[in-house]
Amino acid sequence: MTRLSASILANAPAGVRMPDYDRSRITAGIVHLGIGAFHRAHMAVYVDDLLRDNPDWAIVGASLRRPDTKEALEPQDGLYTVAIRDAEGTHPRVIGSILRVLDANTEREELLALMASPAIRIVSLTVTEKGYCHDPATGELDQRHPDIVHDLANPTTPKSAPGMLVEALARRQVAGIAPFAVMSCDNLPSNGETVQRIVTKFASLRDAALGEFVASVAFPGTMVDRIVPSTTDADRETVAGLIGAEDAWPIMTEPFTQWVIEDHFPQGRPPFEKAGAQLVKDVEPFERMKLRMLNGSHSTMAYLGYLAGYEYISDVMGDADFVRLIHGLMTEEAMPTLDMPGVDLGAYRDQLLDRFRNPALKHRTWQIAMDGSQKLPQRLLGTIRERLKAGQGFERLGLGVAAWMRYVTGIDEKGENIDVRDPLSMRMMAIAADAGDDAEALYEGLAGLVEVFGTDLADNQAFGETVATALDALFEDGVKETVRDLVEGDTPS
Ligand code: CS2
Repeated sequence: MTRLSASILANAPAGVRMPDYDRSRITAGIVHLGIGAFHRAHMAVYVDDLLRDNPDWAIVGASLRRPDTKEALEPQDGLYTVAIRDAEGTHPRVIGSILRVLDANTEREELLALMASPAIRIVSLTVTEKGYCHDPATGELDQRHPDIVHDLANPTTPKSAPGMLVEALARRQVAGIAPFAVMSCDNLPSNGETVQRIVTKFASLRDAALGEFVASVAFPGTMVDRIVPSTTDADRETVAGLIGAEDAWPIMTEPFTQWVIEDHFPQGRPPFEKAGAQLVKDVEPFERMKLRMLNGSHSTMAYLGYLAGYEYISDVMGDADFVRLIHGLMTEEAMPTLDMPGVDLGAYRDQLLDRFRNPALKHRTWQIAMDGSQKLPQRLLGTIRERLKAGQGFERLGLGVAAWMRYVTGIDEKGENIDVRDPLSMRMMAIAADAGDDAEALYEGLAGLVEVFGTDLADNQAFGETVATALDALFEDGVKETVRDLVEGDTPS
């Protein structure tokens, strides 16, 4: 079968949407760091919608860690398929907004030179939570992070996202070129402000004047939302059948997509609103809503679901007790912490439950379970802090935290190993090994991770009681029974 590439664009099978612009006329206005599946299912699609009328806003992607996206897309002239899945089927669309992909490890100089050039007015990022090299509990730069230590010692050949951004901005400053806007599209709380604080700190450690310059750069905040499971070989086959060509890395996703953007782009921006994005003055309430409702539910389902033997989120949604738990988590515990005038939170919740149910979306609990130490603070712990302050209960959120603690021991209910992927996994497993089967000791050890829990939660009695009790129940009664006991008495949803 022929490989997807520019030469087949003209003979696409009927029903496959292709770029509606001349790709030879588009030029780069955006550099995107972290060109993974999420970016390709989300921002690159919005840009694809706009290129016909705004041809100077195409994207050059860069991978900071692995060259696999470059290897997949290069023979395809940057083209790839986004396949939208729902109960009715799989709907393919070929995206052309990515001009090329650079590997930051082997093409660093070319990438930095491009980022420093005047045509680039936005540098966007999806480098995941851990890619910002920060302390997740405080949102501050982790100055002991090995990549940060490296980049401060070798500022012109950086490895980390903060190091790359600052080196490119420094070059622009020297050349008298106005800075690009830095747009984080990661699930961090107040991602614009948080990333600005991290990057500015890094710059000021390089040089105080550079720190001041970076402090004046625009870091628009965003709320991004689209569920994107990892692509499997079966997905590759399905897509090949639909587009009549082989695509080494198609992206599978859901119909839903949302993007709320703080409108702060001094060097201009594409008219993202024409592609369906919401441009607002303050994104923070939207981010908080999404992190606490969607991602908080996701992480809770991931740990409990994995331990209960559910491979996919849609399997978790097939268990009525789990559905009641998640419905209750959102309604009783998360929604009261959100102040969203003009948004129907109940409708938002119901839509989320429908999205989680999507049977065509094979979203692994194991995939979401990754990097929990970086995710828990903004997904569950912030909500818990507010509940504590208001003197309110948080049993369901507490069970989510306990399930994470149970999961990171690395051993499941049948005694099998769990492949725990997390930057803190070694420390967590050592804590688990010390604790043995003592749930209280496990709780104490893990709650002592200050980069996750800060110092306030570990010392809080109500937090300790709720989470340690839930953890004990998970060990004593198993996951399914613990969930059943908790939801007993709730109204079925
Ligand atoms: C998920 C998110 O993997 C995860 O941690 O919770 O990637 C989630 O699917 C997206 O944020 C949805 O927008």
